[in-house]
Amino acid sequence: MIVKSAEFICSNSQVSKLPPPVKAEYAFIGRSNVGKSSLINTLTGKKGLAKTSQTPGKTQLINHFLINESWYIVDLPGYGYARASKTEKAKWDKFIHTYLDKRESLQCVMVLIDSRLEPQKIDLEFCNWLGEKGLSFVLVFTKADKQSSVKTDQSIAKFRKALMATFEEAPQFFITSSETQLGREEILEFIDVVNQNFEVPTFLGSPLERGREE
Ligand SMILES: Nc1nc2c(ncn2[C@@H]2O[C@H](COP(=O)(O)OP(=O)(O)OP(=O)(O)O)[C@@H](O)[C@H]2O)c(=O)[nH]1
Ligand SMILES: [Mg+2]
Repeated sequence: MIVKSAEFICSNSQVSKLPPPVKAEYAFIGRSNVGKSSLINTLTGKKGLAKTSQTPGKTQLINHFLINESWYIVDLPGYGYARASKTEKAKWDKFIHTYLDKRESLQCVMVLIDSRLEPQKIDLEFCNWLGEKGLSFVLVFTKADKQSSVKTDQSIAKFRKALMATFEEAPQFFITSSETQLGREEILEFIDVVNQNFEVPTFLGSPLERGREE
């Protein structure tokens, strides 16, 4: 897929205020600092589109970006930010879980995992939660430029093995780097295929709903 246009649409702290769910949507999620916003910029080819930072906890809201005027990329706040208070973490959980569970147009959750780390409990738990909810997801291993491909492969194998404790089939995965653009084409291709099967939920696709968005 060629990305011809990518524009920021809105930031939300309330699930009730999101754009009407009439376009295919892909949520990028993972631990704080894993590289979600950077990957979104790489995929869209727009450097400053999603705000990135070396300090974890940069993305705080649900951010919608419209691609090729037809589908959305959603940048979400990272989970597992060590310095967040218990109350903040609980608030995050509720907010994001409500979004993921209720968003009718969500086609796939892109779960970002740092390719350099041993399987993290918080990532496995999150995948298990997605599995329990029956939400479709893929794994996106990030920052592959920071180590050898042998190390990346080992770490992916470990993560997939850990997931097999709860899943019958390991989910599809991508290896990426926002520095070298590794994995960019594959992810866009994957999204393109899913987009082709997207149908606007009929009860939502009234001209009124669509009109509200445009
Ligand atoms: N070398 C390298 N660095 C990366 C890559 N992706 C992200 N980074 C760096 O990692 C840091 C965090 O990146 P972000 O994209 O802001 O991470 P995030 O997951 O959006 O973080 P939060 O919004 O805080 O949850 C930044 O300093 C990026 O430059 C990558 O593929 N390779
Ligand atoms: Mg971010």
